[in-house]
Amino acid sequence: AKHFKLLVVGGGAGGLGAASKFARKLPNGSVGIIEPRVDHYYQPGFTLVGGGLMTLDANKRKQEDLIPRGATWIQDKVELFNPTQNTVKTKGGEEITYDFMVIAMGVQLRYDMIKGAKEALETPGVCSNYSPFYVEKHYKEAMNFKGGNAVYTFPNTPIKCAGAPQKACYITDSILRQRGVRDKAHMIYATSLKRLFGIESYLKSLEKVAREKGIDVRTRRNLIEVDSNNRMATFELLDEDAKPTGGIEKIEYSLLHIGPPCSTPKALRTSEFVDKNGFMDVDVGSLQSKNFSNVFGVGDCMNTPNAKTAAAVSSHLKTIERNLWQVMQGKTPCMQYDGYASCPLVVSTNRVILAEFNSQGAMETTPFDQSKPTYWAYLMKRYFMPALYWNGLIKGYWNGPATIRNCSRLVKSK
Ligand code: FAD
Ligand code: UQ1
Repeated sequence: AKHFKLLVVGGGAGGLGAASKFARKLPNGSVGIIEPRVDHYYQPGFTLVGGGLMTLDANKRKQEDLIPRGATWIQDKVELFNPTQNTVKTKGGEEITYDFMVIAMGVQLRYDMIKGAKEALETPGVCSNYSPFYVEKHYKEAMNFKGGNAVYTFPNTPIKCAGAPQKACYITDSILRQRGVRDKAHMIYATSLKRLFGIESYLKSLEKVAREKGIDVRTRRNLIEVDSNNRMATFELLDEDAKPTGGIEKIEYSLLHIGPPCSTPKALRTSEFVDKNGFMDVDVGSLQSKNFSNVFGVGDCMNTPNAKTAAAVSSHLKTIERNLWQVMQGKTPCMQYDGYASCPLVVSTNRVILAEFNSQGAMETTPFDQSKPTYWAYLMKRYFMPALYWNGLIKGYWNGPATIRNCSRLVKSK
């Protein structure tokens, strides 16, 4: 059986970042990464691909080219965790043992949780920026749109980059205006949530954006069925606690953009690492598994209350770099994750609200008011963030903007 001092499960944003950091600290061959995929995508770029502002290809790299030097890639997936024995079993039937483990399996897109959605995604009019298979279709649909309802949905589960369904809607509004067909469209944003966004200062700006664009925002609606033969989307109505009221709403669509329900991958969901909602149960500060002290989490698969974003991963990495290292030395972890996340809200083809926050409120990096849509924030999203991801985050060099934020605070006038 293979053995690694540190086994990293998942080679996405968090897994690569964690493996990079520890491959530099530990002797050659100490770090193993289990990741089944051949292609690695920069997912934050999908919003731009769906808006025709970037190609899908520009957001793709070969996974093998991203594996850090000194680390071993096992191209397979974990099927079973056995944490009391410090082993995992892969789909390929291998048993791999470890001293320490980082779980960075992200979330899975669960189109299967919406009746008819998988089939509908293969039919005209239905698309989704979340998947590399259906993201380019979104731009095609926006360019071919002739009239009727354009419907954008947000699921009744946790979802990565919770702003992304809105971004898709706003960019399409811009495209339809540029094409001179906006007056033929009824644009609907149907969300399971009570409001557009959870953070007060950005909520106001987004409500203004939606109002000015004439988007019909419908809250507490969860997409449960797509009937592609009749081009009909069925929603269940939700109450205050996001439970179904029994009420139903049907909306006919010309264009339907699905924000998919998300869950953790099955191997994690059915393991001893998760809470009752199926997310990895970690200490919100140290990011250490509550049940197994030699295991840490990074990224979207955890049950921490932050927004699930690559930006949050940067701060997770900073935290586990310290904490996992301390645990490796037989000490107790002392660093606390600050809850940071960021979601650059693309509100048109050239404006972005650079939202940065934790569950308490805004945590902005620059001395400027980031709740206003600006062109410079768009340039950051389009050109700076991809470079920061490829050269900084997944290489384990980018620890998030906390230091820059502290400098900005010095020059900020109240
Ligand atoms: P991922 O990067 O998704 O990686 C998880 C990896 O685990 C995958 O490669 C998967 O193959 C692997 N895996 C799964 N199951 C197994 C298994 N059983 N065994 C082994 N490996 C497994 N973030 C931002 O910061 N800003 C944005 O603007 C932004 N926009 C987004 C827009 C869209 C449309 C989407 C989809 C995401 C966006 N994000 C954004 C979110 C960002 O992409 C994620 O938060 C980030 O990738 C999380 O990293 P992760 O490592 O937790 O998960
Ligand atoms: C970020 O760190 C990050 O990860 C690399 C993103 O994902 C692509 C982001 O979208 C953002 C906004 C950040 C935060 C960084 C700065 C400089 C504000």
